[in-house]
Amino acid sequence: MRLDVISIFPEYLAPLELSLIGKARQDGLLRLEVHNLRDFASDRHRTVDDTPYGGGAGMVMKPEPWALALEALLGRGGAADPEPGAKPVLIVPAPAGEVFTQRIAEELSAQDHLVFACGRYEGIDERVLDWAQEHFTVRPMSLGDYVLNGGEVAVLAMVEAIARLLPGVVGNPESLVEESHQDGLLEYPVYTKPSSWRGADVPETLLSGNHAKIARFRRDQQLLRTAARRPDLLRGLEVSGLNRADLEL
Ligand code: 6GU
Repeated sequence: MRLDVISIFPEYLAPLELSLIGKARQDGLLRLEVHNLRDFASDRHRTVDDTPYGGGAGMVMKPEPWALALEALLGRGGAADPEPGAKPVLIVPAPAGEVFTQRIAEELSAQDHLVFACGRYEGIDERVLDWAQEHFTVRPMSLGDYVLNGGEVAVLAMVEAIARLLPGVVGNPESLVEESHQDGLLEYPVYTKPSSWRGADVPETLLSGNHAKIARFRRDQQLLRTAARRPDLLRGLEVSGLNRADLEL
């Protein structure tokens, strides 16, 4: 997979050189490049923003540098033989986007080429997104209902969520299967040694060696936790994914 990030603060993306993602880049499992939007500005001051038409607070990112930066990436797709007509996906982080979920991370991890366009200030001139639709599948994406200063931190989160799903990035692929959101529920609580710590004991079932009982205990914990913390997730559960014991809880 090829990933390109365009930002006026390329240094913000430095953590992508660390840990599992950094290792995956070194191992050639993914190609990630960060580009400075200012390199595509045309004036001496490398201006990328201007005042909003219609008035209002803040500044808006000018269209020309964005178009040049995005055009420079076209024709440099991720796959050796990109499917004819397969457009790269342009992800535009913004609080006004669709909420990024594990499902979307999975979907995006199957793509050959992702481009992340980090907006700052009040955002990017809307015409850039309209124009880009001819060359990209454009996906405005939000991490949730709060406001960040720019897209960079959101890109760190999205790239990590997507890249760890690529084959070979996470050492033990089984660890991908049993985690929060994989089955629509939150993860069960985990414990390690010592079995008694400051007067708190590990739940007895987990020490029993009875695998059926342990599986049932964990599933109950998932359901209880999800009901307490994220009741919204329960509504989205497929009934076919539930069993009789789940319903007796
Ligand atoms: Cl993706 N961008 C910005 N600027 N703020 C956000 C966000 C994204 N997601 C939540 N807040």
